[in-house]
Amino acid sequence: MFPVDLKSDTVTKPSQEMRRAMASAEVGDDVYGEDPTVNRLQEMAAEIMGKEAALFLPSGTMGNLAAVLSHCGRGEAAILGASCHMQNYEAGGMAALGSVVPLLADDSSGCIPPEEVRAHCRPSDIHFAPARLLCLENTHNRMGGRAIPVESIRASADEARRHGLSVHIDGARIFNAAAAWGCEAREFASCADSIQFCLSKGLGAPVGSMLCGKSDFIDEARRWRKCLGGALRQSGVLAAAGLYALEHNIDRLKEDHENAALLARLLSEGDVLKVEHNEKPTNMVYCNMEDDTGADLNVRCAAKGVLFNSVSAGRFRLVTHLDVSREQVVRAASIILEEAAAS
Ligand code: TLP
Repeated sequence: MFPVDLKSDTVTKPSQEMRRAMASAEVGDDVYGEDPTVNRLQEMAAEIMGKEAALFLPSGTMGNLAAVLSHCGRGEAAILGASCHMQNYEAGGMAALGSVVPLLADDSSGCIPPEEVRAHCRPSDIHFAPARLLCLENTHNRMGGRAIPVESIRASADEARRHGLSVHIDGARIFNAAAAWGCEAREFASCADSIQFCLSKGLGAPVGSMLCGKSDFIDEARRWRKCLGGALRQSGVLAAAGLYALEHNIDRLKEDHENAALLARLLSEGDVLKVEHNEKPTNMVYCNMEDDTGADLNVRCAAKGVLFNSVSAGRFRLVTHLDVSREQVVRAASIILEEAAAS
């Protein structure tokens, strides 16, 4: 039962069946393109996303960075949501390694509305870093794990295209977005030139992300992956976990959403915590302690075996995933409420 780890869906551990698939994976040297399991995973990812090709990378951060470096050159700009993961949690990679300028746009709705896209596409002028890329995120992590509808993504992407920009989706949790809207992940992907999705979050693999797009774009991204040190050798042992995840762990994501909805309901019953409302919730619950005395709530709950992160003073994020059961959620909620009331 304890600990109940709600820090992130990245904490999932490979199941016995997944480990068996890893142990028996056929492998080769992927730098030569000779790992059959990696090749199979890449084909499957491309097929799922409706794209020509896909590339297996060690992390979502590297997938997003390889995408930006492939879309933009030195001194060019990418339009990003001010709250997005690429801007806030990826160590400034695009600026540090690509000299790509982030142009921050309002993404408080979870998407960057077309008018915001338009406002950042400035006319050609020697004073301006030319915008080459629009980056969107779905589900949007900092905006409550909210699932953004295809229509919003398409409207923003179409606006970007009208200005000659390419479009990249950080779809770390795109299957959560698809589960929430009851649609296929490829519907989101069809709006964009490239999409990155993670195997190592709710899908339960220990490592790995996929970047999908046109063949020539993926060739360019493969070169950047090498440059970034992400070209691995017998990575079929890791790709096997990814294949297992895609085959077995997509359909069950809705259970995580149900558990998160239950957690949100239980936590809001206490009246001490303010649970953030979210139009299309997925596997995250964000809540706030209005009173400063509650700022260490996560530290006190950790001492009782319930783990979650503080994202800013008094704001907490709890994430459900395949290693957390309904019973654990109920138990965790009662401990959190007890501690919150004692603040
Ligand atoms: N997110 C992690 C932390 O870095 C915050 C988490 O626990 O949620 N895009 C999005 C939307 C993400 O949430 C993450 C990871 C990434 C990209 C990066 O993936 P990794 O961790 O594989 O580099």
